Amino acid sequence: MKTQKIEFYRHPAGGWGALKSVATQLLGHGIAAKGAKTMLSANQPDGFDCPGCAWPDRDHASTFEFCENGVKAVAAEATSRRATADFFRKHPVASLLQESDFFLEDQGRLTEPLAYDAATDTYVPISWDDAFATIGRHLRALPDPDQAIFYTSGRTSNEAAFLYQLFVREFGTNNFPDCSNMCHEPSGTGLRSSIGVGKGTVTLDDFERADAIFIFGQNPGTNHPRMLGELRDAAKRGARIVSFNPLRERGLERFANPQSPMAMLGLGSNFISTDYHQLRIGGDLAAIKGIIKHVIEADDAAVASGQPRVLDTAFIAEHTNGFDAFVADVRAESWETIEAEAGLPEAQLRATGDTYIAAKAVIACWGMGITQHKHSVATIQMITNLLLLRGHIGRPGAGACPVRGHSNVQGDRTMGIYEQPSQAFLDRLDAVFGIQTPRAAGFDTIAAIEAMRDGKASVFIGMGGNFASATPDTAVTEAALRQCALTVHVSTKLNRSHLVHGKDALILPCLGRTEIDMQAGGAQGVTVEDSMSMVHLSSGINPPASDHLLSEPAIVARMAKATLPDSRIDWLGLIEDYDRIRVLIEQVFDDFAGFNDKLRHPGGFRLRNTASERVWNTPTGKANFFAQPIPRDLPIHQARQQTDALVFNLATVRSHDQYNTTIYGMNDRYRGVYGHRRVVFIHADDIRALGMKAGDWVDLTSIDTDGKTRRVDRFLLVEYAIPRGCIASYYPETNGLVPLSSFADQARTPTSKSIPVMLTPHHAHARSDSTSTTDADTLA
Ligand SMILES: Nc1nc2c(c(=O)[nH]1)N[C@H]1C(S)=C(S)[C@@H](COP(=O)(O)OP(=O)(O)OC[C@H]3O[C@@H](n4cnc5c(=O)[nH]c(N)nc54)[C@H](O)[C@@H]3O)O[C@H]1N2
Ligand SMILES: Nc1nc2c(c(=O)[nH]1)N[C@H]1C(S)=C(S)[C@@H](COP(=O)(O)OP(=O)(O)OC[C@H]3O[C@@H](n4cnc5c(=O)[nH]c(N)nc54)[C@H](O)[C@@H]3O)O[C@H]1N2
Ligand SMILES: [Mo]
Repeated sequence: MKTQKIEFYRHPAGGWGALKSVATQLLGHGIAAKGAKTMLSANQPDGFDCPGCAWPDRDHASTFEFCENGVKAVAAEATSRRATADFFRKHPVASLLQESDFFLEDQGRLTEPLAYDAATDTYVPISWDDAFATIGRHLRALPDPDQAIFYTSGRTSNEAAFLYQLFVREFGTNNFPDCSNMCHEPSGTGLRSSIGVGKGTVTLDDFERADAIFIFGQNPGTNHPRMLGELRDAAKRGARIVSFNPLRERGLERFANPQSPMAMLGLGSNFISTDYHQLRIGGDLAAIKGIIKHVIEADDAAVASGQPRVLDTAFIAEHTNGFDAFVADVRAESWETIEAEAGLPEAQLRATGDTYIAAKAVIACWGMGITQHKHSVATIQMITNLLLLRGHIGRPGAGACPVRGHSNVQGDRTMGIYEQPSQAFLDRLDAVFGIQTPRAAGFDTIAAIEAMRDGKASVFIGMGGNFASATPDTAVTEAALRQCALTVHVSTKLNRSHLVHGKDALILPCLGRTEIDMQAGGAQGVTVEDSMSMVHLSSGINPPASDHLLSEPAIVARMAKATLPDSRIDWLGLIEDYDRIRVLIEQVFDDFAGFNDKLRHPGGFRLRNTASERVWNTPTGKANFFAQPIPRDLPIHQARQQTDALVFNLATVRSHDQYNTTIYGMNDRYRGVYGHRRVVFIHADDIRALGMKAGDWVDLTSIDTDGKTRRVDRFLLVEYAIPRGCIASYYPETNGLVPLSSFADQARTPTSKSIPVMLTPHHAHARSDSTSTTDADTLA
């Protein structure tokens, strides 16, 4: 049994802890020898793109950038462990359902296509031909193509994603729920409305020139460790790093670069954040509005005293719309409301307003702490308002930086994985391919679950990911998936979604990024787009985990061939040489003109970003200011009105040892948690107010307006630096608490960061949460 303890982490993020963890990862996966070579190929021009996260690399050609969690992601894929047919024969689905997510992941790489056999309740081998024939038969039998759902997770390459959307649209539906729906969808929606492009506007060079970097709701020490290098360099130059996070996150405080001998001797750990605002969960909009109020008042004072203006009035006049109404709304806002909802004092926000005013170039970064709320789109518009006040978009060192998650989630959207495609894009597909694409919008993630639940969709195909665990309302989602006639998962590893299956079910094992993709035309590379719109090549270097694996593009092409026998697209020919797929991509997207040639440049190329050129593709032709009230009727407010009991606002977050639903280990080093996953981070005074003590076990019940009870059981109270009334716990164990009906306005992202809950002493009642088996508190 591994150690279980809660112990404050005193060291900087990175440093020896990171190195030790990496060594353990490599040895643990039995790849110590080939491991070094594999790691050195990550993010190199002739190597593969790290499947860890979407943070870009300097020129994509710099010396090996050390990243502990990138190593974990690579090691997880390059592991020598195998989940073979023999394993599945010995483990019926019913017994696998009792195992933890850690156990499932730990079985290693899938080795051959499998089909569910109801007689034995096991997955048994099936030939690829039969697997594709099964898919074709089910899809063709549907009375309406809209009864099929095609999910995408964000590791899928541009080439695979392009073929996938083409196949599905030729088949006849826009049902493309994707992980983005649960992730940065509000960033796309908010930025498009404000500045006319749904992506970030900055590049890494801007990080070298910024003098203030604001970070909202993001934990880079764990989720984007390579970002810490940029932040450290910026901090060293004297840039102000201003963090907004309810939790004290070590990576935002101090960082020692594992590559620096000085730092490793303890001499050079760097302080990252110059200002750290521990605001209330969901309080960002209020906090930013307070900062803006201060900036406007400072501008008033400048005007009154004949000083130079604080606002960039020339930029506002030439480039923006809606300024007057926006300013009037800010002026009318009371500090009382701002302080109450942000949970921060006026003076603190005014001081940060001064930091903002003093900076010549400001970057605003954000992550899931911003997007997974009911009011996320409004909050992102408020972040953009802040940037626009002093013209911090479209000039060096400044801009918007939503930090994307999966390594190609941005590219998948660029390729058309989107349930609401534009008519112009569909026209183009029709013209290039001579097909008739469907015009109605498709299902997003929530609509897809509802459709399966209500019997309106009966085939689910997942291109990567772990739909059953990543989505909200676990019990509802699982029941919905079980109603399907067919569920198909294209995967590298076993996960819970394979076990929550339809009447027929297939697991199709695919190559990972690290592996050589050999086709008739030789070894193939694929392309990905990072969080800063850089597109570059990724080529695997390891032999495939098994001889029976197919690449994702090959799987898509053969699904298409089996489903659309009359298609005029040469599906199988495209697979021989991926250059042919890229030629089609450039015919559909003007930004990809000369795609294959451009890729020959090490580091690839950047896609055009109109906002960064101050060209505004909005209906007004300008960047838009949006007046936004501070919301006071959110689910948390409503819940607190419903009951006199203590109601907490729960944010579900990632531990240091997980990749989304993939659990690598049981520790969360920087937060001082070892050997546990079922924990609740909570303020000491709140523990007392509950009449409990740290180390007690509690059950969490969410308070929802739909009258249903959602509960997850047996979580350990961990005292933590977090505001009162706010708590945090890990995803996916807590997903069952999020009602399907609770999502972001306009963007429909589940509200995974603001769930009203009550805490009660743990009772050993029958568990109601269907994820309860994922909770093994210790490793066997
Ligand atoms: N190692 C590793 N890397 C990853 C992932 C992984 O699971 N593991 N996942 C990838 C993916 S898909 C994504 S989207 C990203 C996710 O990366 P992050 O956006 O960092 O994701 P979270 O862990 O959900 O953490 C969000 C942070 O927001 C804070 N927070 C919670 N509520 C609020 C709030 O109301 N306001 C503010 N200001 N802060 C809040 C939390 O305390 C936490 O520090 O990382 C990617 N990279
Ligand atoms: N409560 C709560 N819920 C959340 C979140 C949260 O913060 N809180 N975060 C949300 C976010 S930001 C996201 S992005 C989603 C993530 O949702 P998903 O993207 O659906 O989930 P992952 O856990 O990233 O998927 C892991 C699986 O992908 C497969 N896989 C790995 N590599 C490859 C590959 O190269 N090819 C293929 N085909 N398969 C591969 C493996 O089988 C692995 O089990 O979850 C969302 N859900
Ligand atoms: Mo994500």
